[in-house]
Amino acid sequence: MENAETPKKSTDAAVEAEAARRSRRAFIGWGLAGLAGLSGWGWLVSRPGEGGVPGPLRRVLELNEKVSSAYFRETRLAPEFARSRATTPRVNGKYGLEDELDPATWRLRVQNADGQTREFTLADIRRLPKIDMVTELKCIEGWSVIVHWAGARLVDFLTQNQLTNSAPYLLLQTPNEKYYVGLDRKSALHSQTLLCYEMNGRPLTPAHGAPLRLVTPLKYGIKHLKRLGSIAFTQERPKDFWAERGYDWDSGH
Ligand SMILES: Nc1nc2c(c(=O)[nH]1)N[C@H]1C(S)=C(S)[C@@H](COP(=O)(O)O)O[C@H]1N2
Ligand SMILES: [Mo]
Repeated sequence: MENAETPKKSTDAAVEAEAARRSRRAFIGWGLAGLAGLSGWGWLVSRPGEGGVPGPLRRVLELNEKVSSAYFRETRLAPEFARSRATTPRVNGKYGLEDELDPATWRLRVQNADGQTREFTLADIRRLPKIDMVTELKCIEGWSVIVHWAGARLVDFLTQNQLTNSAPYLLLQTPNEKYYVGLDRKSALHSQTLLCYEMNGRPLTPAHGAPLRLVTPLKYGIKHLKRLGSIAFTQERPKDFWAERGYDWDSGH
């Protein structure tokens, strides 16, 4: 995304994302129509429910949730490729990379659910089990590149530092907080969601997100935040740079 003012929403990828969103909505719509047809809306809304949602309606919502969590279940993996197919992607998107960064003073700051902040060095991240992963980086603009990434699993980082909690969302930001990405808990804890410090066998360059970036290959490039500065757990769905500019908050594919 070189240009924030004119996001290219008409690419195949964006159209596909929109189509998927519409068919999910249509599914919810038909489910409700079916219930209303069988039993009548009056009966439907008069049934006792939990959390303000009438019982039968709640069942439809639960069914939809099951369908989507089956689709996004933990075992769903992005395809991996031979290392020989890896190439270097173009530098795409420089939000949050405006100022110089001193790798020696860089820290990853993690704000836990209780509001406490802890700091980690790159050495702390490098001590975790190193994962190599050759996956496709897909940009919503309509191009993709196979990249050999290496780094630590976000789930390993969190569990080994006793940072896990039940918060449903995470907010990741650059040190200057000018680029930010929201992730749902399941995506954050996915086995292919990595804190990467290497691209194609070499340390990350500043333009590709040194010293540490997120890689999460079930989602579009917009979620692959470069120059990670902080992680916070949130109860509410957090802000997201490109969602604020009209893209799908989840941006999965
Ligand atoms: N900090 C930051 N991270 C970012 C962006 C950005 O503008 N700023 N752009 C995203 C987008 S749209 C893409 S496609 C990928 C591209 O990663 P690359 O520059 O390493 O190819 O980075 C993502 N991460
Ligand atoms: Mo992108």
